[in-house]
Amino acid sequence: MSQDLFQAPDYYQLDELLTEEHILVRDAAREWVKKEVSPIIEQAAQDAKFPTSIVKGLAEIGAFGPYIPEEYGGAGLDQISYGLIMQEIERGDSGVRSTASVQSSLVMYPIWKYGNEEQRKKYLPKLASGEFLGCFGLTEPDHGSNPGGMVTNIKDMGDYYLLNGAKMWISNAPFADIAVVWAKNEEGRIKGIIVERGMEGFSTPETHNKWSLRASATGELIFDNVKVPKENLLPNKDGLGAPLGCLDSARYGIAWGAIGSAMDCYDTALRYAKERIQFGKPIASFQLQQKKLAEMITEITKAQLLTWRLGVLRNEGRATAAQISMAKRNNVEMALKIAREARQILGAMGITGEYSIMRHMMNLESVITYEGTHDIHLLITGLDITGIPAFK
Ligand code: TGC
Ligand code: FAD
Repeated sequence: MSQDLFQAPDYYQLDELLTEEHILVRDAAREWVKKEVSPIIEQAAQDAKFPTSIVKGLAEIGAFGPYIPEEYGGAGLDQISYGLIMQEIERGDSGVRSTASVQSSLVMYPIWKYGNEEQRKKYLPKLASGEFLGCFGLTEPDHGSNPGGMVTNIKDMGDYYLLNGAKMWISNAPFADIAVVWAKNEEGRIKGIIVERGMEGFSTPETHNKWSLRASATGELIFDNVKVPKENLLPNKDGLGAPLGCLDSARYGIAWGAIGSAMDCYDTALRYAKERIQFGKPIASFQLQQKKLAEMITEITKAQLLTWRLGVLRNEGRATAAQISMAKRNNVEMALKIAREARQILGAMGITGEYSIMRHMMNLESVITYEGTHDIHLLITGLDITGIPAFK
């Protein structure tokens, strides 16, 4: 990839809404992405390999458990700092943000919120430092948007639980040290349980041939009579609301992350349009290209405002799940549209790995599907405003 010349757009001077700490955290993540992610990410995506070299740096910028208390190794930051870190990482690549989202919101969060003190002490510091990487198993081959239908199950065998079933499309699965897995007990109640690599009957085959999120490893979780110690059950919450509570935190991070992808595409297209000469003029002088660029900055600015406000509500403990759905849905679609338009501004160059745009575009095709599809988030808004569920 060419040199990373990224300059973040801030059309409405939104930096004035941030605290000194927010800006420090954001700028540290921004610099780290420029130095450590941009130079290697295109090759990692071309090779379809998760770049393990960045794990330590992710931990150092606080991307593993930004809002988890410091006593458990987390960064102890607020929700806006968490969002800004996700924005900067996804500016580099959605797959890298995926790894951070899963580790923080889908593995550390449930252990912190639903686990007991022994589980917190055993796992959280190692996850925060990157010594352990985790994954989150909710989706099954026949239960994606409808996770409540899951068939993966645990049986109480007295001394241990016997786990059977399979999960699919699991980020980080191929190399994860631990998996937070959601399974039904004999009464059909959904429980969270920590499965460790090396347990007999547990395997994690990698899913190949993805055209999207190529720098993030995706795989299956297969449980064939796995004996899981009783102390690995998360005791403090069960039911579908438990995994969905983790998703609220991850979806919030994605809402910020998508802004990062959009900013990168916009910034690249703006620079290119000012430099590329056709018909004796920079293409930025043509109204059709200005329309694209003007609409991009308008949509980015609207998303920044929406998401900052959501962060304030999260800090005050007042953000609803439906508000988070609206932001995830709006921002990912916004970023995907911007990536498609930005790609066109670059003409043929836009399809190459010389620029990040096509990689962002392909990545966002996963982001618009995972953590609840675009349609499901619309139905969540529909339910919230009408009181009528249209899922079933
Ligand atoms: P429903 O009857 O509505 O609710 C069941 C229980 O859950 C509670 N609840 C929530 N709690 C917290 N946060 C939310 N967002 C919640 N939504 C619902 C609800 O109050 C109820 O609690 P209780 O106590 O009454 O039992 O459930 P439903 O079966 O009708 O489903 C609703 C629906 C469709 C919205 C939900 O299933 C859904 O969100 N589906 C989408 C599935 C999804 O997002 N999967 C993501 C998998 S993980 C992933 O993609 C990681 S990608 C990571 C990366 O790489 O970045
Ligand atoms: P389906 O549920 O089969 O949906 C197919 C289509 O039908 C969609 O367009 C959907 O919107 C639509 N649809 C479904 N139900 C309705 C309805 N009621 N009304 C209207 N339309 C509907 N999962 C995890 O648990 N952990 C992970 O780490 C993880 N990582 C992922 C990484 C990647 C790269 C990808 C692509 C997915 C990942 N997922 C993960 C899975 C992801 O959450 C699911 O793919 C997603 O929830 C959708 O499920 P599905 O693919 O089975 O699609």
